[in-house]
Amino acid sequence: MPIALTRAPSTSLARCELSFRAREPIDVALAREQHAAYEHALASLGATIVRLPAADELPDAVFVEDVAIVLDEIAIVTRPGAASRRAEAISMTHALLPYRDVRTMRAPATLDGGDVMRIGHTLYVGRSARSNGAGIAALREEAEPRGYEVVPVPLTDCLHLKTGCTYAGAGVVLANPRWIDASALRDVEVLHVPEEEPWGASVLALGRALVMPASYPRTRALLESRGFTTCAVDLSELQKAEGGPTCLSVLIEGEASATD
Ligand code: CIR
Repeated sequence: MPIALTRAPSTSLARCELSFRAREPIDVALAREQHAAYEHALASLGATIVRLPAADELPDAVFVEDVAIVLDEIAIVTRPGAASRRAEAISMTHALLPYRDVRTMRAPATLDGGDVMRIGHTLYVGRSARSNGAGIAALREEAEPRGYEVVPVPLTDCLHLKTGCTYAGAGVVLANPRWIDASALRDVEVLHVPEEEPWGASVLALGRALVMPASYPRTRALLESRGFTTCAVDLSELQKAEGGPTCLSVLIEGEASATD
């Protein structure tokens, strides 16, 4: 089972980047409780949690997914699209070194890990405001020689590709078709989220279950009706910062924990 890299919410979380949601007060203490419950859910599904050091001066540092792409062979530390997030890369590089050879993206490339959805050896990459052509090219340069195909996906009105679609497993992509051009996805069934829950398409497949926000009961019922097991966690404070279940961890497959 995988290692899950995480980082506790920063004291400065309320100063997070926001693109599509209006700023609301964030209860950081509650965010930390919810984050701990999320870690607990991942651990109960078999992941070994490895926490990165706190980074209280970096508001969005809890959203570790955006700073790394972990492949079977290497890890790529990204250059996040938001300038305020670039310093997150330093501690991520140190955290990944025990597990993978680490490559680092350089300017002018920008890419957020939230824009990369892996299905087998296909890496779908969102062309978002955060991930530019040079970032996608840099990913391609590292990934294609190792047998991965990089497929750009147009998106609109959402932050990242995985805001609008995620791979649930068993050949099913859960998607909001109003945000994602799902015609770019190949050889999968696209399951649409209920219209009332446009943000519901972001779920994290781990072991036997899909970790998802408790705030999307219709999406949850849809997934359960399709035979998926779900594990709902309350992420209200992190959702106010435009975070979801995928962005709170970096999964490193095929690693035994130091205590195994
Ligand atoms: C940001 O705008 O960068 C953060 N406030 C939210 C990042 C969420 N990341 C993700 O969904 N992969």
